[in-house]
Amino acid sequence: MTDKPTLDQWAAAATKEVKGKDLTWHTPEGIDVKPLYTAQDVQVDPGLPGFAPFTRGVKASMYAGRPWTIRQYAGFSTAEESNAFYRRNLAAGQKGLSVAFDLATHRGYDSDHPRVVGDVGKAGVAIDSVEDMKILFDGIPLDQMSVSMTMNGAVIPILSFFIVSGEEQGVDRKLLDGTIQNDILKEFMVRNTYIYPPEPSMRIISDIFGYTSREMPKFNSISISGYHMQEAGATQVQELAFTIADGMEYVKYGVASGLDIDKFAGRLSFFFAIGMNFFMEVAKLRAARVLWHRAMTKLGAQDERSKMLRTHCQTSGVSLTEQDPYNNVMRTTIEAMAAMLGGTQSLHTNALDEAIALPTDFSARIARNTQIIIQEETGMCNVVDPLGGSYYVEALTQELVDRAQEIIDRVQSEGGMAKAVAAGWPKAMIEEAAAARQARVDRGEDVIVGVNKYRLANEDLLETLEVDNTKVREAQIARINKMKAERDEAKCQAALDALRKGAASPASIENNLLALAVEAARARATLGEISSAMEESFDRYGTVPTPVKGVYAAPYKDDSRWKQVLDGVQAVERRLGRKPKILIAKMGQDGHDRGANIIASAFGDMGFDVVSGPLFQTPEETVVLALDSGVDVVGASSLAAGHKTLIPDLIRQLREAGRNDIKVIAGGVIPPQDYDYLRDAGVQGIYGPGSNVVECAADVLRLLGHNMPPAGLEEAA
Ligand code: MLC
Ligand code: 5AD
Repeated sequence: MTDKPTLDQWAAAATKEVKGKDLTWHTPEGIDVKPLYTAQDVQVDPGLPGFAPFTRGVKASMYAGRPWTIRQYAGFSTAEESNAFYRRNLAAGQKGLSVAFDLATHRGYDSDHPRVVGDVGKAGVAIDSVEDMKILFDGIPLDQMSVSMTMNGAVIPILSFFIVSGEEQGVDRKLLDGTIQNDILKEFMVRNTYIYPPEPSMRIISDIFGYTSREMPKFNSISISGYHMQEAGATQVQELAFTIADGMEYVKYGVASGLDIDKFAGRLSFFFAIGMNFFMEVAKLRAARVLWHRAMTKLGAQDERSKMLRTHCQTSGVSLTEQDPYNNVMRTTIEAMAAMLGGTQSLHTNALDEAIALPTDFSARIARNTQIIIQEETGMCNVVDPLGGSYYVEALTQELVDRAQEIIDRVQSEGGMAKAVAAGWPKAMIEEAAAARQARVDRGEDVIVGVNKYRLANEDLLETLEVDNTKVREAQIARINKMKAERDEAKCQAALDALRKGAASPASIENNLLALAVEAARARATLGEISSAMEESFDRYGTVPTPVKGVYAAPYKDDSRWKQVLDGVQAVERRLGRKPKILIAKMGQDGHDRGANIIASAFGDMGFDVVSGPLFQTPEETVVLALDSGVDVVGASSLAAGHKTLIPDLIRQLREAGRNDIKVIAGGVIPPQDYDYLRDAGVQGIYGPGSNVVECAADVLRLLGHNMPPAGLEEAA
C-alpha cells in the first residue's frame, strides 16, 4: 500500500504540470483564490440548515419542502398592459409578483408633470393614484398573491395605494403578503431614486416599520438591497458589507423611534445581485446569513426569526450583453444556479434582451423557464444546501464573512451607514471598483464573450419591446383629470392637509405618515399630491456627481493606443487654446449613473475638461449648463428609455440657441432600431453597452476635427 500523498507533493506535481505558472486567482475583492482547497482550509463548522447562524439556509427543509418563489420583476406602459402581462406570466408558472414602476412614479411626479415627459410608462408602469393600482391588480387576489413593489422615493403614496387597493378588493391589510423595497440608503449611494433629503427619508422608513408591524404582520417592510451596488460596480465584499451595514442602520432607527426590535426585525428582508463569479456568489449568500445573525445578536434581538436573513436575488443585469444576446441565456442560467445553491428565498432571472430593452413575451418566457426547468427537471431542489461541506465554498464563505466584517466595523466605528453615506466614501469605493472593472474589460483582461473576445462580425437585430410614452402619458392624464373631477375635493384636501401637518410635526403614532397617506389615498389624492404635501416640509434633494480620478488610467500606463488618444487630446487643446470640454448629461428621471460616472472619470483621465451634469435635468436645463460651461460636446447618457424624447429635444434647443457647433453624442441602453431615428435628429455618435471607452474618446476627437487613426495601427502610426 502506498502512503497518502501530502499537500506538498500535490503542490510539486501541479507546479511541474504548469511549468511554474502562478495558479492563484487574484479576484477584484482582493481575495487570493488558490487552485485547490482541502479540509485544512475549513475552519468553521457551518452547522445545520434551519438553525443559527443559518449558514446552510433559513429553513430546515429548504427547497425540499418548498422551492424558492419564482418572482419576475416587471412593469411597463399602463396599469392595464402590466396587469395583462402579469396574468399571462402567472398562468405560465410564475409564482409571485414584483412591480416595476416608471421613473416619474419613483420620483413622486404625476404623469402630467412637465419634468417627466420622456419617462412616463417607459422603465416601468405608470401609477398616479389608487385607481391605477386597482387596475394593476385586477383579478389578482391580494390575500393570495405575494407582491413585491420596488419603491423607495415615493414609498408612502405607493404603499398607501396598495393598502387601499386591498381594502377595496375586500382584503384586510392584516392579510396582505408582500414586500416593499423601502431602502433609501442605497438610493443615496447608487440607485438615485430618492426624493427627500436623508433625514426625513429615514423617518419615512421608521414610520413604515411602525405601521406595518402594527397593522400588516405578513408584510415585509423593507428589502435591504445590495443588488444595485453590484450593478453600480461594487465587488461582492463591498455589496455584502454595505448591505448588512444598511440593515443595521435601519434597525437602529427603528429602535430609536420607539419600536421593540423583535416586533419588526422578523419582517426585514434582503436583496442581492448574483453575477458571474459562481462560487463567490454562492458563498456570498451564505456569508450574508452569518453576518446578519451576528449583527442582530449584537443589536439585542432575542427572537431567532429577527436574526434570520431572508433574501430575494436577481441575476445580474450588468453581466449581460447587447452583443450576441443569446449568450445571456447561459449567463442567466449559471447565475440562477448560484442563487439557488446559495439558498435564496425568491428569484428574478433576467431576460436575454436586458442590455437594450425591457423584456418581450418571448424573452420573458425564456427567463421564467430558466427557473422552472431548474425546479422541475433537474432534481436540484431535493437536497438541502448541496454545496455545504465543499472545502472551497466553506473557505470562501468564511473569507467573505471576515472581509465584509472589516468594512462593517469601519462603518460602525465612523457612526453608522447614514453618516458613511453622507461622507460619501462607500459610493467612492464602489465607483473606483467600477472604473477599474471597465478598464479591465476595455483592455480584454476580463473576458466577455461576444464583446471583447469572439465578437461577431454581424449581429442579427433582436425584436424589442417599445412603449409609446406619449400615448401612455395622454391616457394617464385623462385618468387623473377624470378622478380629480369626480372626487370629493374638500375631503381630499383635508386629508392632504393632515398629511402636510404630520410631515411638519415630529414622528409619532398620530403623525404616522403612512397612516395619514392611506386616508389621502382613499380620498383619491394623487401620488404627486401626496409627495408634494410632504415635500413642503421635507424639501427635494439633489447632488452633483464627483468622478473618481486616475483609476481608469492606471492600467493603461504603457499602452500605445492610450498614448495616441492622450496626444490627440493635447493636439486639440493646442488648437483651441484650452482643453476640449465635454458635458456628461443625465436628462429625465433616469438615475442610473454608473455609465455616466465611468465616462466622466475616464475622459477626465484622458485630459478632457469634463463637466459632470447633475441628475434629473430637463433638456432645457442641460442646454443652459452646456452654454454656460462652454462645452464642445454633450454626451447624453440614457438608461431608462427616454432617449427618443429627450435627446432630440436637447438638439432642437441647442439649434434654437444658434449652437449647431456643439456636438451631441449618446450612450447607454439604446436599441439599434433607434439609431437611425437619433442620427436623423442630429446625434453624431451612439455608444451602446459593450462600447470601448478609449475608442469612444477617439471618436470624439474625430468629431472635434482631429485626424485620429483607427485602432490597431498604433505601431504603424
Ligand atoms: C418557505 N416557507 C416554508 C418553506 N420555505 N415553509 C415550510 N417549509 C419550507 N421549506 C414559507 C415561508 O416561511 C413563508 O411563510 C412562505 O413559505 C413564503 O416563503 P418565503 O421564503 O418567505 O418567500 P417569499 O414569500 O417569496 O418572500 C421572499 C422574501 C420577500 C422574504 C425575500 O421579501 C420577497 O419576496 N422579496 C422580493 C423582492 C423583490 O422582488 N424585489 C425586486 C427588486 S427589483 P411565512 O408565513 O413565514 O412568511 C429592483 C430592480 C430595480 O430593485 O432597480 O428597479
Ligand atoms: N421590467 C422588467 N425588468 C426590469 N428591470 C428593470 N426594470 C424592469 C422592468 N420594467 C430589471 C433589469 C435591470 C434590473 C435593475 O431590473 O434586469 O437590470
